[in-house]
Amino acid sequence: METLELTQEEQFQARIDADVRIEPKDWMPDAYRKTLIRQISQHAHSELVGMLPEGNWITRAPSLKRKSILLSKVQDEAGHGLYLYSAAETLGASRDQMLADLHSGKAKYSSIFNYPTLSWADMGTVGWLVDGAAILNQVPLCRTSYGPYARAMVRVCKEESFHQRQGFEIMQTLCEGAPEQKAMAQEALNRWWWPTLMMFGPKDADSPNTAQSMNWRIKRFTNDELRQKFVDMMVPQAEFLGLTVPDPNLKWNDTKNGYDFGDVDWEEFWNVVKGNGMCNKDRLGARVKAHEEGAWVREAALAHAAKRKQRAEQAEAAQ
Ligand code: BYC
Repeated sequence: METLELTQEEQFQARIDADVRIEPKDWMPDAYRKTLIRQISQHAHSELVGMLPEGNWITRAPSLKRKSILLSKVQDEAGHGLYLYSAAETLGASRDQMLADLHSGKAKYSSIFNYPTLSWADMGTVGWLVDGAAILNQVPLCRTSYGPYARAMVRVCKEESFHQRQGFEIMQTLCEGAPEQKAMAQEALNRWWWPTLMMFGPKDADSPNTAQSMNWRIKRFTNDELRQKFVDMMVPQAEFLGLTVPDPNLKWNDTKNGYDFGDVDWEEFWNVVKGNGMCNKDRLGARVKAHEEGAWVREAALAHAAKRKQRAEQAEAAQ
């Protein structure tokens, strides 16, 4: 009788197709490991760099309440970075190497964080739109095929939904305030709308990684699918706030039960991704400086850990 022997790769794909989570010690194709390290480390870097545009406003928040909320949001982002670096480490990536790649400009992070935060309304817009985009992208990642990444995303998404609510609430307060406040909210929306649409990545037709990542169930939706969901979700929210989305081509389409919208300026997108956006150099400079200034903390933590280990060994030897 003929036996049907599946190759290791076929067995792996069969597990993926059956929605069985892949765990660190399971066999996986090198390319699966590589693409996960790429995506998770870029995601981690985005969280770290993402602290900078908002950190810029902590000392200038308009009240103690706003300051403490913003401070805690920025701290959450540091936490998200840590979960994600840990998830990438389970795949054999070294944290020192990932950080070295970020600091040298070799590694990518989200294009959105290379735009400046010019007014307080930007804190509202970043929370509302940028975190809104992040949630749409990250909720499906709670079902991504690699276990440690999926589990990290569950907690990240809980915190992100609080972040988005606080951003929307800032926008609502501004939009219900003086005409100058509403104008500030509109001006911020005008600047952030298109860069936020870029967060979802290039069009599916120009995305080299989407097809394989969908096949491995790393990605659960394509870039264009998520961008469409985002527009359909955000337009009614902008209308509720009394704001105008800066897209003359935006129009409801009954047939597809969604909005038609204008094309993103892809030249701008690739320019930012290649390191030539408005704030790329500032952001990397600030990250490198923070890393260098934090060297003493890392050294102290390592010395403390070594001391604890030594004490534990001495106690064990004395028993
Ligand atoms: N910016 O084939 P594609 C947050 C790159 S954190 C820069 O579609 P993929 C937040 C892409 O890496 C937000 N680069 O790639 C934090 C690829 O280059 P490589 C971050 C981009 O991976 C703090 C090339 O373009 N979220 O929201 O299938 C405060 C071709 O793209 C971008 C995540 O990282 C971009 N926007 O899909 C507030 C989520 N888009 O690597 C908020 C996890 C694409 O081949 N990541 N590129 O050299 C993902 O879901 C996917 O990696 C992406 C891209 C949808 C981003």
